[in-house]
Amino acid sequence: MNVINVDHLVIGAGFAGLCAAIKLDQAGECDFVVIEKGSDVGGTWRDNTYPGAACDVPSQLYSYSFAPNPDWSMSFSPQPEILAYIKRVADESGTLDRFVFDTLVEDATWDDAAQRWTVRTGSSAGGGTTYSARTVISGAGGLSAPKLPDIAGIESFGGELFHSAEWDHEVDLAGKRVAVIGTGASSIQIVPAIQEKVAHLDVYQRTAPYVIPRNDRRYSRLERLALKKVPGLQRLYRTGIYWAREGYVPAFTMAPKLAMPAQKMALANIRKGIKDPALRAAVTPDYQIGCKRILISNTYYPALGSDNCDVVTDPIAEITPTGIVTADGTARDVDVLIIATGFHTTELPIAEKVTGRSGRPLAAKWNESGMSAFKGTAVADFPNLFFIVGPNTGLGHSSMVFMIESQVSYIVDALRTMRTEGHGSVEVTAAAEQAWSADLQRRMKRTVWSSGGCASWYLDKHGNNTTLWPRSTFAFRGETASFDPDVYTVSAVSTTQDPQAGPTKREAVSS
Ligand code: N01
Repeated sequence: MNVINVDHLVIGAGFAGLCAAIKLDQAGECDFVVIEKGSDVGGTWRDNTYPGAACDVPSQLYSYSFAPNPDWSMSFSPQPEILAYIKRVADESGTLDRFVFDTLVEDATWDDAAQRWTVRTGSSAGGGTTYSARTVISGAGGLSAPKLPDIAGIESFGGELFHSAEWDHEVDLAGKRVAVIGTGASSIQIVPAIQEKVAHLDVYQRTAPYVIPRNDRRYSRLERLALKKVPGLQRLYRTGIYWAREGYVPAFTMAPKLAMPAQKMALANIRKGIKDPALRAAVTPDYQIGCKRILISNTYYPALGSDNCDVVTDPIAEITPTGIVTADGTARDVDVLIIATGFHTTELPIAEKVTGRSGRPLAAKWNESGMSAFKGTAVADFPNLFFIVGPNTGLGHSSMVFMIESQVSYIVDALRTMRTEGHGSVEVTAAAEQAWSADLQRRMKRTVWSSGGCASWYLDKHGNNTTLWPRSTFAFRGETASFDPDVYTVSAVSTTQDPQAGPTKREAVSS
């Protein structure tokens, strides 16, 4: 078997994996590969190409701190611009020579004797490569595996069917009867983008979301010039947005009543966008704002209120070859069925593939006790494995790129420590991981995500919130400011590796 030795193997080439590659390179940890299942960088911003796809976090903040972009056209950027930004940063980083595209990680198994990970990959072109890596850094993301609804008969549907994250651009929606299942962040962007084009649109709503106005605007040429030319201006602007967003944290985490003005704004948005009282009632949420992700749109409610659109609130009973039947017995014909039901968030698919020191898959551990990781990054029994966007690092109010940079900085510091101290492996203690999780779950009790009276993808089957971060993002930055060797079990370097040797050339060995 041909095995390629690398120091570090990064999984995924989205915002997280690319950030890891750049920061590893800058730290002199140059011997790495990035394994990416798609054919380019971009992750979720490469995959989600549905009409209307755009970010609901301001672009000035939803970008790397080390790669500011004065050229954003809008305050909330559309998907093509974000993807172009990620590609540009990747091109300019000088790291793309170590990216391996169209390749899936099949499995990763810890070899305790060698103190290395054995990672088997498969290429979409056929064949595969096995890597032996000192560390594995997962940037596989929480929103990368589309989730299909468990609805009877879905496989029998005879028309066109696709998930929002796998949009089929070959399908022409003009003049078709289209149904959208789901009313989350993706759906509320899709619905107004396609409503005028289709003959008829049925929007199947299980739970009404809160949708507040989208205060988006185009930057003028003068503004863009100023952001480019005036020293410090863009950083100041970004900092202002950052702190304004941090101001929302107490409303989510401690005192949901603070969000009442936002709730009023959302209800006013319904009144403004929809005339029909029955439809207004149907789309009015019955839980506290913030319990689910707060959505932003000026066009969603007007689209729902248009003549060719119906909001269906009766539960779906089954999908037939020709359409959808609801619990009240009504059958509605559908030509194109768009599934906007979200992603596998509380059972990360990558966990199925990773087997730790005791021979147990990570998914088995997390199935039993719920997804958890010390600082969202390290897991007991899984030495030298680091997560970016791991458990409890998601946000309801600010930019994931901030969290990604925090975690990458922690990981790079861990690698620096390993090299300088001569550690072959570092493994967080079970006690530290449990204490971290217990503290998070204690804090969760006070949050609107737990007390707001809704069910959401933030919660796992045990009812625990294993996805969101329940504190300020600067608290997370503080927690991840430096590696904490005191809560890790370390082992000396094995004979098969030399941490003092510095970055090495990739070498192929036979075994
Ligand atoms: O998915 P969702 P999404 N039958 O899980 C419904 C990010 N994002 O793709 O609320 C019927 O939010 C489900 O109903 P309910 C962002 O983090 C970011 O829209 O569970 N309906 C819900 O309405 C976001 O949170 C941007 O009762 C079913 C919908 O499907 C995350 O992606 C843009 C159902 C799923 O909503 C996911 O968003 C877009 C069933 N069996 C997305 N199962 C940005 O702008 C589920 N639903 C950054």
